[in-house]
Amino acid sequence: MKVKNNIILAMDLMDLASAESVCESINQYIDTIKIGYPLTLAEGLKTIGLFKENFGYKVICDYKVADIPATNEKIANLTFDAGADAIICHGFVGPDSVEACKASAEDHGKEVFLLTEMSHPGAIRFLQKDADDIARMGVEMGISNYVAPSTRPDRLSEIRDIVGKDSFIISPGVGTQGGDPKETLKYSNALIIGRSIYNAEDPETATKDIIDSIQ
Ligand code: NUP
Repeated sequence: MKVKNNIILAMDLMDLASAESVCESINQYIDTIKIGYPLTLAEGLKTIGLFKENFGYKVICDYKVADIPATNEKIANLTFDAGADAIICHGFVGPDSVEACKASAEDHGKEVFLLTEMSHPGAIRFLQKDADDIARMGVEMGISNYVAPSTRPDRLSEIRDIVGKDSFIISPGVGTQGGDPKETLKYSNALIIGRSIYNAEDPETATKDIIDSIQ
Protein backbone atom coordinates (compact mmCIF):
# COMPACT_ATOMS: atom_id res chain seq x y z
CA MET A 1 0.00 0.00 0.00
CA LYS A 2 1.30 3.47 -0.85
CA VAL A 3 0.58 6.11 1.79
CA LYS A 4 0.96 9.79 0.97
CA ASN A 5 3.40 11.57 3.31
CA ASN A 6 3.64 8.33 5.33
CA ILE A 7 0.64 9.43 7.39
CA ILE A 8 -2.58 7.47 7.88
CA LEU A 9 -5.30 9.52 9.55
CA ALA A 10 -6.95 7.56 12.38
CA MET A 11 -10.44 9.02 12.26
CA ASP A 12 -12.07 8.22 15.57
CA LEU A 13 -14.36 11.23 15.73
CA MET A 14 -17.85 9.87 16.08
CA ASP A 15 -19.92 11.98 13.75
CA LEU A 16 -19.47 12.11 10.04
CA ALA A 17 -19.86 15.87 9.71
CA SER A 18 -16.96 16.56 12.10
CA ALA A 19 -14.90 13.79 10.51
CA GLU A 20 -15.44 15.18 7.01
CA SER A 21 -14.62 18.69 8.15
CA VAL A 22 -11.20 17.52 9.44
CA CYS A 23 -10.63 15.61 6.21
CA GLU A 24 -11.43 18.69 4.13
CA SER A 25 -8.87 20.74 6.02
CA ILE A 26 -6.03 18.23 5.53
CA ASN A 27 -7.08 16.64 2.27
CA GLN A 28 -4.03 17.80 0.31
CA TYR A 29 -1.69 15.95 2.70
CA ILE A 30 -3.52 12.66 3.19
CA ASP A 31 -4.70 9.84 0.95
CA THR A 32 -5.27 7.04 3.46
CA ILE A 33 -7.67 6.92 6.40
CA LYS A 34 -8.18 4.35 9.13
CA ILE A 35 -11.59 4.04 10.70
CA GLY A 36 -12.52 1.79 13.58
CA TYR A 37 -15.43 0.95 15.82
CA PRO A 38 -16.09 4.49 17.13
CA LEU A 39 -17.05 5.96 13.74
CA THR A 40 -18.44 2.75 12.25
CA LEU A 41 -20.73 2.00 15.20
CA ALA A 42 -21.85 5.63 15.34
CA GLU A 43 -22.43 6.20 11.63
CA GLY A 44 -22.48 2.78 9.98
CA LEU A 45 -20.53 0.91 7.32
CA LYS A 46 -21.63 3.52 4.77
CA THR A 47 -18.78 5.64 6.16
CA ILE A 48 -16.31 3.53 4.19
CA GLY A 49 -17.91 4.36 0.85
CA LEU A 50 -18.32 8.02 1.74
CA PHE A 51 -14.61 8.51 2.40
CA LYS A 52 -13.82 6.77 -0.86
CA GLU A 53 -16.36 8.73 -2.92
CA ASN A 54 -15.95 12.16 -1.33
CA PHE A 55 -12.18 12.14 -0.79
CA GLY A 56 -10.79 9.29 -2.89
CA TYR A 57 -9.11 7.83 0.20
CA LYS A 58 -7.85 4.32 0.69
CA VAL A 59 -9.79 3.08 3.72
CA ILE A 60 -8.27 0.73 6.30
CA CYS A 61 -10.88 -0.76 8.64
CA ASP A 62 -9.44 -1.20 12.11
CA TYR A 63 -11.87 -3.84 13.32
CA LYS A 64 -9.19 -5.85 15.15
CA VAL A 65 -10.99 -8.97 14.06
CA ALA A 66 -10.51 -11.61 16.77
CA ASP A 67 -13.08 -14.37 16.53
CA ILE A 68 -13.39 -17.94 15.32
CA PRO A 69 -12.67 -18.41 11.61
CA ALA A 70 -16.33 -18.65 10.54
CA THR A 71 -17.18 -15.37 12.26
CA ASN A 72 -13.99 -13.64 11.09
CA GLU A 73 -14.95 -14.56 7.53
CA LYS A 74 -18.36 -12.90 7.90
CA ILE A 75 -16.88 -9.74 9.41
CA ALA A 76 -14.20 -9.47 6.73
CA ASN A 77 -16.64 -10.13 3.85
CA LEU A 78 -19.02 -7.43 5.12
CA THR A 79 -16.12 -5.00 5.48
CA PHE A 80 -14.73 -5.60 1.99
CA ASP A 81 -18.21 -5.65 0.41
CA ALA A 82 -18.69 -2.17 1.92
CA GLY A 83 -15.61 -1.02 -0.01
CA ALA A 84 -12.72 -1.24 2.48
CA ASP A 85 -9.24 -1.49 1.00
CA ALA A 86 -7.83 -3.31 4.02
CA ILE A 87 -8.83 -4.81 7.35
CA ILE A 88 -6.80 -5.11 10.55
CA CYS A 89 -7.07 -8.46 12.32
CA HIS A 90 -5.66 -9.67 15.63
CA GLY A 91 -3.00 -12.36 15.58
CA PHE A 92 -3.42 -13.82 19.08
CA VAL A 93 -6.50 -15.79 17.97
CA GLY A 94 -4.23 -18.03 15.88
CA PRO A 95 -3.56 -18.95 12.26
CA ASP A 96 -6.98 -20.36 11.35
CA SER A 97 -8.75 -17.18 12.42
CA VAL A 98 -6.20 -14.99 10.63
CA GLU A 99 -6.44 -17.19 7.53
CA ALA A 100 -10.18 -16.49 7.34
CA CYS A 101 -9.48 -12.74 7.08
CA LYS A 102 -6.62 -13.28 4.64
CA ALA A 103 -8.76 -15.49 2.39
CA SER A 104 -11.57 -12.93 2.38
CA ALA A 105 -9.09 -10.19 1.50
CA GLU A 106 -7.69 -12.27 -1.36
CA ASP A 107 -11.20 -13.09 -2.67
CA HIS A 108 -11.94 -9.36 -2.81
CA GLY A 109 -8.53 -8.34 -4.15
CA LYS A 110 -7.89 -6.36 -0.94
CA GLU A 111 -5.39 -6.42 1.92
CA VAL A 112 -5.08 -7.69 5.47
CA PHE A 113 -2.95 -6.16 8.24
CA LEU A 114 -1.86 -8.38 11.11
CA LEU A 115 -1.78 -6.68 14.52
CA THR A 116 1.23 -7.85 16.53
CA GLU A 117 1.92 -5.89 19.75
CA MET A 118 -0.37 -3.02 20.72
CA SER A 119 0.81 0.46 21.63
CA HIS A 120 -0.89 1.06 24.98
CA PRO A 121 0.72 0.27 28.39
CA GLY A 122 -1.65 -2.63 29.10
CA ALA A 123 -0.33 -4.55 26.08
CA ILE A 124 2.76 -5.38 28.11
CA ARG A 125 0.79 -7.66 30.45
CA PHE A 126 -0.39 -10.25 27.92
CA LEU A 127 0.18 -9.41 24.28
CA GLN A 128 3.86 -8.45 24.39
CA LYS A 129 4.92 -11.96 25.40
CA ASP A 130 3.49 -13.41 22.20
CA ALA A 131 3.98 -10.53 19.79
CA ASP A 132 7.17 -11.87 18.20
CA ASP A 133 5.51 -15.23 17.67
CA ILE A 134 2.47 -13.54 16.15
CA ALA A 135 4.80 -11.76 13.72
CA ARG A 136 6.54 -15.06 12.90
CA MET A 137 3.14 -16.65 12.27
CA GLY A 138 2.35 -13.83 9.86
CA VAL A 139 5.56 -14.46 7.94
CA GLU A 140 4.81 -18.21 7.79
CA MET A 141 1.35 -17.39 6.45
CA GLY A 142 2.71 -15.11 3.74
CA ILE A 143 1.26 -11.93 5.24
CA SER A 144 3.06 -8.78 4.17
CA ASN A 145 1.25 -6.04 6.16
CA TYR A 146 1.67 -5.52 9.92
CA VAL A 147 0.66 -3.16 12.73
CA ALA A 148 3.31 -2.57 15.41
CA PRO A 149 3.71 0.08 18.12
CA SER A 150 5.29 3.51 17.76
CA THR A 151 5.39 3.81 21.55
CA ARG A 152 8.15 1.15 21.91
CA PRO A 153 10.79 1.66 19.19
CA ASP A 154 12.83 -1.27 20.54
CA ARG A 155 9.89 -3.61 20.09
CA LEU A 156 9.03 -2.07 16.73
CA SER A 157 12.60 -2.70 15.62
CA GLU A 158 12.42 -6.35 16.75
CA ILE A 159 9.17 -6.86 14.88
CA ARG A 160 10.72 -5.27 11.76
CA ASP A 161 13.60 -7.75 12.02
CA ILE A 162 11.12 -10.64 12.15
CA VAL A 163 8.84 -9.55 9.29
CA GLY A 164 11.72 -8.41 7.09
CA LYS A 165 12.49 -5.24 5.18
CA ASP A 166 10.00 -5.92 2.39
CA SER A 167 6.98 -6.13 4.70
CA PHE A 168 4.81 -3.07 5.21
CA ILE A 169 4.47 -1.91 8.83
CA ILE A 170 2.07 0.79 9.99
CA SER A 171 2.45 2.18 13.50
CA PRO A 172 -0.06 3.71 15.91
CA GLY A 173 0.82 5.57 19.08
CA VAL A 174 2.43 8.63 17.52
CA GLY A 175 1.88 11.94 19.33
CA THR A 176 -0.83 11.66 21.97
CA GLN A 177 0.35 8.21 23.14
CA GLY A 178 3.98 9.41 23.20
CA GLY A 179 5.54 7.93 20.05
CA ASP A 180 7.96 10.05 18.02
CA PRO A 181 7.24 10.33 14.27
CA LYS A 182 10.83 10.36 13.01
CA GLU A 183 12.07 7.60 15.31
CA THR A 184 9.08 5.45 14.32
CA LEU A 185 9.79 5.81 10.61
CA LYS A 186 13.24 4.27 11.11
CA TYR A 187 11.41 0.94 11.38
CA SER A 188 7.93 1.58 10.09
CA ASN A 189 6.52 2.48 6.66
CA ALA A 190 3.70 4.73 7.83
CA LEU A 191 2.41 6.49 10.93
CA ILE A 192 -1.15 6.10 12.17
CA ILE A 193 -2.15 9.42 13.75
CA GLY A 194 -5.48 10.31 15.29
CA ARG A 195 -5.97 12.75 18.15
CA SER A 196 -2.83 14.80 17.46
CA ILE A 197 -4.49 15.78 14.19
CA TYR A 198 -8.26 15.64 14.63
CA ASN A 199 -8.25 17.20 18.12
CA ALA A 200 -5.76 19.91 17.18
CA GLU A 201 -7.02 23.45 17.17
CA ASP A 202 -5.85 23.63 13.55
CA PRO A 203 -5.60 20.13 12.01
CA GLU A 204 -3.90 21.47 8.89
CA THR A 205 -1.06 23.08 10.85
CA ALA A 206 -0.74 19.99 13.04
CA THR A 207 -0.44 17.80 9.94
CA LYS A 208 2.07 20.14 8.28
CA ASP A 209 4.17 20.22 11.47
CA ILE A 210 4.30 16.42 11.57
CA ILE A 211 5.28 16.26 7.89
CA ASP A 212 8.03 18.84 8.48
CA SER A 213 9.30 16.84 11.46
CA ILE A 214 9.76 13.68 9.40
CA GLN A 215 11.50 15.25 6.43
O1 NUP B 1 -1.84 -1.00 19.11
C1 NUP B 1 -2.66 -0.22 18.64
N1 NUP B 1 -2.75 1.04 19.12
C2 NUP B 1 -3.63 1.97 18.63
O2 NUP B 1 -3.65 3.11 19.11
C3 NUP B 1 -3.49 -0.57 17.56
C4 NUP B 1 -4.39 0.35 17.04
N2 NUP B 1 -5.14 0.00 16.00
N3 NUP B 1 -4.47 1.61 17.59
C5 NUP B 1 -5.42 2.57 16.99
O3 NUP B 1 -4.65 3.63 16.42
C6 NUP B 1 -6.37 3.25 17.98
O4 NUP B 1 -7.57 2.51 18.10
C7 NUP B 1 -6.61 4.58 17.31
O5 NUP B 1 -7.58 4.45 16.28
C8 NUP B 1 -5.29 4.89 16.63
C9 NUP B 1 -4.37 5.77 17.44
O6 NUP B 1 -4.99 6.99 17.68
P1 NUP B 1 -4.30 8.22 18.46
O7 NUP B 1 -3.71 7.68 19.72
O8 NUP B 1 -3.27 8.79 17.53
O9 NUP B 1 -5.45 9.14 18.71
